[in-house]
Amino acid sequence: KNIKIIEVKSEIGAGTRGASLGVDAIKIAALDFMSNFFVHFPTEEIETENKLLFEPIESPYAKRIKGTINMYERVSKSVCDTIKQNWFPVVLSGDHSTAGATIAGLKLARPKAKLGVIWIDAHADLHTPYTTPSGNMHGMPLAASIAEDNIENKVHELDDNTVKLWGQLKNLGKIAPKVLPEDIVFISLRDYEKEEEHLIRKYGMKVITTNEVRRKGAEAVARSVFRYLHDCEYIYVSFDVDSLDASISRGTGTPVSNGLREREAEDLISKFMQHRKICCFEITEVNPTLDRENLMAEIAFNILQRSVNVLMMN
Ligand code: DIR
Ligand code: MN
Ligand code: MN
Ligand code: MN
Repeated sequence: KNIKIIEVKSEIGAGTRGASLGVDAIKIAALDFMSNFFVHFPTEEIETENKLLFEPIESPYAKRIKGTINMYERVSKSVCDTIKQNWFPVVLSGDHSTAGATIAGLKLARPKAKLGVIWIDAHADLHTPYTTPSGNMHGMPLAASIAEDNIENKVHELDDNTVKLWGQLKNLGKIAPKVLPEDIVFISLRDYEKEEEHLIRKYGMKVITTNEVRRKGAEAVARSVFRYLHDCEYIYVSFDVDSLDASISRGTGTPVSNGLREREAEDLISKFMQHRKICCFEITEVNPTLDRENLMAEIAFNILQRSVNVLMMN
């Protein structure tokens, strides 16, 4: 596969500042390891909306959603063009809201094909503006992708403008839903709210716990994931580094205990990358301002490097 790197140094979807520095921290990790990894690949940097961080919030239950829509348009176009030009997009992003745009771009590139998603994350990212506990858009990319409102579990009343903007986000590229809930697999999910749990149960979404990964091993887990997603024609892997255990993930906005070890994540992701249906890989939520030394970015770089090596052999 021919790899192209798409850098999205956006952090408007996160509640903690600093994730926009994650991409550069990963590059610093490469330099510290004396690796020339980044020399080998064409790279596109997407313009961000981070200037909005200095402005007052308009929608408290969908913070900076206008900027998120603009970012989604740019990222989805870049991902779509990359696929159409027969490149394999590796997206390095700041906060995880970007993944909704990546999914939109993949769907736009192949509108008729069934898309599967492997979501490696402590969180479900299935909130909507109606249910969000924080208003942060990085808790919503999967809900946007499956075009979910979750009105049954509504917690907040929204103003008309927020409703309109959320509608625009869900319908970005004029395809909704972009992925079906049954075509999503969660890995290492362990920190979610009851409104998200309701959706997971309602749709019978597939969840593989940290313990299952540990017990069964990377190969068996990968096999069961691809068996589960057998009718999907192409599959995207989204790697939120907070899927890793809190003991090694100080350098991310929301570390959670009982997560994956570095080696477990690396082995599992490289197994995923061997599969012919894998069409895109994203690494997100590295926040070096919260770290001591540059550990989180170094781990992310190691996983990136091994994954890309596997992709290039396939
Ligand atoms: C929480 C935290 N569920 C929220 N989400 C995070 O604010 O929606 N996702 N950190 O990665
Ligand atoms: Mn996430
Ligand atoms: Mn997360
Ligand atoms: Mn959540």
